[in-house]
Amino acid sequence: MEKLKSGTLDGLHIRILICSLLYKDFLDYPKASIIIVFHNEAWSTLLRTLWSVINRSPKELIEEIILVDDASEREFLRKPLEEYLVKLPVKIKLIRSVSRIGLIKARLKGAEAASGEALTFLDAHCECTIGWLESLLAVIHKNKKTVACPVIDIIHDDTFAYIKSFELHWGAFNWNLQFRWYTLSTREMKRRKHDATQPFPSPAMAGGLFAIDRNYFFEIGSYDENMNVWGGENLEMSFRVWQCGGRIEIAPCSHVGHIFRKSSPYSFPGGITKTLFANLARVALVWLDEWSNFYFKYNEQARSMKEDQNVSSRMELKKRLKCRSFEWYLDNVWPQHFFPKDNRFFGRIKNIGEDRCLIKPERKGLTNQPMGVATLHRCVDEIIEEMFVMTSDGFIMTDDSVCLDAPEKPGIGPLRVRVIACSGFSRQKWEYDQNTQELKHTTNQKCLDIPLSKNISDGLIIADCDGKSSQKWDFQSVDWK
Ligand code: UD2
Ligand code: MN
Repeated sequence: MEKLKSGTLDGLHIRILICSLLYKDFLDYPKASIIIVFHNEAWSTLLRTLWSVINRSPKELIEEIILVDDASEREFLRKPLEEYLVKLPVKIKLIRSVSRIGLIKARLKGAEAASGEALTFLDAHCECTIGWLESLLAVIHKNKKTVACPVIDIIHDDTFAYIKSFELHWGAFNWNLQFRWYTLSTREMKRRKHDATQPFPSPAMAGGLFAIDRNYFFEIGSYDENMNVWGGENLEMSFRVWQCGGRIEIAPCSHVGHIFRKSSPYSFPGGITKTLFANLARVALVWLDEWSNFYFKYNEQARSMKEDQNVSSRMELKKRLKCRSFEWYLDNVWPQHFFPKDNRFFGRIKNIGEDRCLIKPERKGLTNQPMGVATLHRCVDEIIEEMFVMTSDGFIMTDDSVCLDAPEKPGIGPLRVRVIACSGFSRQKWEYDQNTQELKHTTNQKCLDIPLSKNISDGLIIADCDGKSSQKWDFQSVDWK
């Protein structure tokens, strides 16, 4: 491999070569029905998706491509599309929905029409790369109860250029049940150093791009048919699969590009509350147990949709499949999570001297996670930005997986405290002493403090402990159940 690195091959080609060893037995893998649902998709992006599937998948592994048109209005998606499809060198089924049914029901239509042993779902604006399909099917071939997801690269929304994204992320979600990519746990990072081609578990899936054994898809409850138009189905499937005995994995050898659009090219009939938030209310009611109260407490739109939901058939499914609790999921699938729990503090952290509360930074960093210097603001009642969790092993974290972080070694000037992506490293470990009310940085036993300047934008520091009131902190628990 050393020789290759110094030769003319770039990173992409090296990956393709190394990965090809992983799925050399691909002829034994299940054949896939590739299901693509669309509503008013652009011609160029739809064709880019189709041609990349055709050109970059072994033909032995494609049973068929199933296109489900969710009542598009664009003229070129009618006859012109039909005429084009018959010329393609692959078996294609085109299903038309007469009314707009949304992507969840459209995918169900596709799945019902599929005859492949595996189902592979794609959005209609993707580009598959070499090895994408083999790497996904390899996961299913090994364990039928696994949902296999690719690494999702970025197709630029303006230039349509293909941009490779990070491989060191896994999928999860924040307190608002928005899907998010977070940095892999340190344990997974270490494992990757030995073999970066191995699929790794992920707490949640992005939703659009995945492969699943067809029988397993139906056994595990396909989708919630009462979800409308867009959103929430990815978390619903993530919780269901993990809690009911399956797994979600990301296969790093499978890369698929996707256009992340700045705004949606279509309308949400009934508005975002009746679609996305109704769907999320269903997710919470069925899968979150006590944590659904936490979600509804802070999410007004979902709360407003809660009473209208009849989830009895999904609750029956959950019972029939003997699914585990959300607590089990948090403890076992996502131990690094930042949700409240009985064995950790949840609430406000208030400075006694200044009568001000710690707040999550507003600014977003590169990974879309909040980041900035740790600052205080005038305490307000029960706003979510003031809520922090302190775990039993000393991490002070808040929504979107950000942690209170301080330097471990002395430097020039004050030791600034920041709120940045949780890393699991000791520089993010703290100890709270209920008697002295000091919050100490574990490594060097310095105390969280307000700098002498008291200039809020300077943020907090750690300093030698001296018992001043600026170093005293009140941990005020808030009820979340
Ligand atoms: C993400 C997922 C998407 C889906 C969604 C949540 C990725 C890359 N994308 O948002 O697959 O899980 O989260 O629901 O993981 N469509 C219809 N009918 C509709 C609306 C959409 O057929 O009423 C089609 C649409 O043309 C597209 C697919 O469904 O092919 C996904 O929609 P999107 O691309 O707008 O969703 P995206 O990528 O923002
Ligand atoms: Mn999409």
